[in-house]
Amino acid sequence: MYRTIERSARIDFIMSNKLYGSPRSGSAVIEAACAWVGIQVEFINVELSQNAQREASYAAINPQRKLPTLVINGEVLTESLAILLTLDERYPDRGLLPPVASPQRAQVLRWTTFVATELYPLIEIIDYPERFSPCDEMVDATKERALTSWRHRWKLLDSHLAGSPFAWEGGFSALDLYCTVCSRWLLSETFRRTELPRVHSSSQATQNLPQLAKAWARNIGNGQSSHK
Ligand SMILES: N[C@@H](CCC(=O)N[C@@H](CS)C(=O)NCC(=O)O)C(=O)O
Repeated sequence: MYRTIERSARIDFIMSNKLYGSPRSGSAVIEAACAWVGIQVEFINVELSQNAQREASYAAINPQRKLPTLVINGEVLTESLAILLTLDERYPDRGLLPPVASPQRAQVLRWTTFVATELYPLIEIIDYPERFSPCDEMVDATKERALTSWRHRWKLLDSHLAGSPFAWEGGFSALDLYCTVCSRWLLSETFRRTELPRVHSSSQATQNLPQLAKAWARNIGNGQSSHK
């Protein structure tokens, strides 16, 4: 009897899907992507504002101590871009990205990668400038430099998007998820509307997708941005 209970608990662990995240952080991209492809996940709150991602119990799951981490049937996935690509590979008919080898896919990958590798990393410098500043006196300047790049790179991205209404002409893609979640960090509504009209359009259209309503209820709205 004891063995049976133990075994069923183990099976439950293996079979359950968990998303380790914090509301309005990068985990929102993955929560929405899971909803889009039809994977049910249990959301485990690792509260960024309390530095819960630094705890040893979380490091045992994601040694980088960052969010998000997606655990699917016991398989640990980290790095938001890699998770999006993996989901697209496994659910190709859901259209998270345009079809393999199409010119549209190349462009969507180009700008999705830009968000993941040129924009997203600036958030760590802005949130934790002391990790990068050579001395205490330069902490504020380090943060300010990263903030300037943050605004500049969003404008560069915006100028290459369609915004009709989604980021790319063909319709919704994973790029819209990054635009919707990450453009809310540190940028005011006015800045987004006036300086980033295509990102804003993508975000508005993506927020209205009924398949994503539950994911957005946790991650968009009156709550504070996870990055200020
Ligand atoms: N390259 C990672 C970046 C993840 C990341 O920076 N996550 C932030 C939250 S949005 C985080 O966990 N920050 C906590 C920290 O740096 O201590 C990804 O794309 O998943």
